[in-house]
Amino acid sequence: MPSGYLRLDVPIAALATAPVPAALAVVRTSGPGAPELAAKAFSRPEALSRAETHRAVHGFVRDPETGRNADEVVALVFRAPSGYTGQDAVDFVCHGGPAAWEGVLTALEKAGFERALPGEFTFRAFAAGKMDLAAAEAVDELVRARTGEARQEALERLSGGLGREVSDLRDAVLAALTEAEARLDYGEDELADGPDDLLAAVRAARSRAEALAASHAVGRLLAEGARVALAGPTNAGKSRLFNLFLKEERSIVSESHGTTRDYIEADLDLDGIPVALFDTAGLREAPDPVEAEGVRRSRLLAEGADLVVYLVDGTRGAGPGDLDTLGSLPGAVRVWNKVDLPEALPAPEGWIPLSAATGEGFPALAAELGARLRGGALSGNARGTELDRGASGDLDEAQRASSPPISGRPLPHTAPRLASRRQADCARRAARALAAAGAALAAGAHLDAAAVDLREAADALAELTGESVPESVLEMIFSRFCVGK
Ligand SMILES: Nc1nc2c(ncn2[C@@H]2O[C@H](COP(=O)(O)OP(=O)(O)OP(=O)(O)O)[C@@H](O)[C@H]2O)c(=O)[nH]1
Ligand SMILES: [Mg+2]
Repeated sequence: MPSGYLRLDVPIAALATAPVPAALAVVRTSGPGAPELAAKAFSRPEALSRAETHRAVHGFVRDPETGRNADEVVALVFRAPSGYTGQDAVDFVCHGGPAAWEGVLTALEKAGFERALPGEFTFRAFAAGKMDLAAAEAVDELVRARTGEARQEALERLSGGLGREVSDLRDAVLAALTEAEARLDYGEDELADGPDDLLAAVRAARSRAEALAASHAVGRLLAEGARVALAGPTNAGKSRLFNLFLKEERSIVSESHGTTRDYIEADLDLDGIPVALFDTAGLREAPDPVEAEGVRRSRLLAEGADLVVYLVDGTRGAGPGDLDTLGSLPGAVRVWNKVDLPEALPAPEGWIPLSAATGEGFPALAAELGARLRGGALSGNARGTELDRGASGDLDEAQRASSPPISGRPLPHTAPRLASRRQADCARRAARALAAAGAALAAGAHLDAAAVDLREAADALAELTGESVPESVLEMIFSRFCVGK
């Protein structure tokens, strides 16, 4: 691999904790003979190089050239195959200041360690068979998880739940392939008569692959978060609702029209889904160029959001301009605000009544948003749509069919979900190949064609768990990680 992840025998070192001053920092190392090598930069070389696995050794990291102490540390020793990477390793718990950890890293470099690449420790764990590729990707998700539910999902993938489901499916595909090949040997005529177990097995495998691919819609939201935009005419109460979501006075609220002139973003945990919530400039023919630019940006933002909440002032109702805008945002959640005011008109069918002032109707709105996001009923303009919708119309249908109904009820946690585009792509490839295999069989026993498709499906599933992955893909995955992970 060009950037060198395959240098598994090279001893590596990196700061594993955030590069900010803190009470403690961890400098991690890995590679065959790491404790013996680290001993060259340690005040008690014998104690370190003789330490058994899982032992803590107190001492000083010492610059091997100058002999000066870099920091007082506790060294945690792991011997292969224990520890995170499955290799010999030493984690140095040192003082949490930049001078301390840099001193430790420099001393280790002089002893022979090289600086680790992003994700290189996790790559080694993957290479040692300590985790499959989906689990390795989950490590990165776990580091980035913003809500409890996102963390839970990543943990489940990390424990190999997804890998097991995929391997199990792959076994089923390989069994079908063996069967197809056996029948090929007996001649294709055999297939024409009698109940066709092979076709049934291929169809069942196809459904499972499609369900996996469809799980990406929710998995992606949990891993990456959803973009939700509050849009609507000026003075509708968008900023007040924004503040209600955040439970703090973040955005300026005033009775004058055109108060918000640019969008404001804040992170939110919406019923377990990590959300980036946007307050936008009210939509109107803005009198001044600065506000007009804000309005233009707000429109773009709404068009690119996963979900749009469109607010109107319930005392004024929805005008032709609103209906026009809503025509281009078909999936928008419609909100009829200011229902606390006596002059408010009754909310028409399809609009959620709300008072951003008193909070009336807010729980119902929040539940609706959660349900929409979980149901994958994104406003039709979600990011990454090409990949998420899949290339075949056939699959589109399957995805829609397996989307849970909008109910506000959390999805059960039984089935593992795909989190990355890469994983979803593999599942879709498998589903398409299985669909083709099924079609070939149904059309009258083109067993050799079906066998090719079944092989392709099995390969795609092997790629999902990382059993066989091109090096370039591995490099792309691991280079996104943090250094030290
Ligand atoms: N009574 C009542 N007043 C509200 C409600 N929501 C907002 N307001 C008031 O309506 C005015 C406009 O609210 P904002 O939140 O600033 O409206 P906005 O949609 O952000 O407006 P722009 O930033 O100009 O686009 C303020 O005086 C709010 O206090 C509500 O539910 N009830
Ligand atoms: Mg505003």
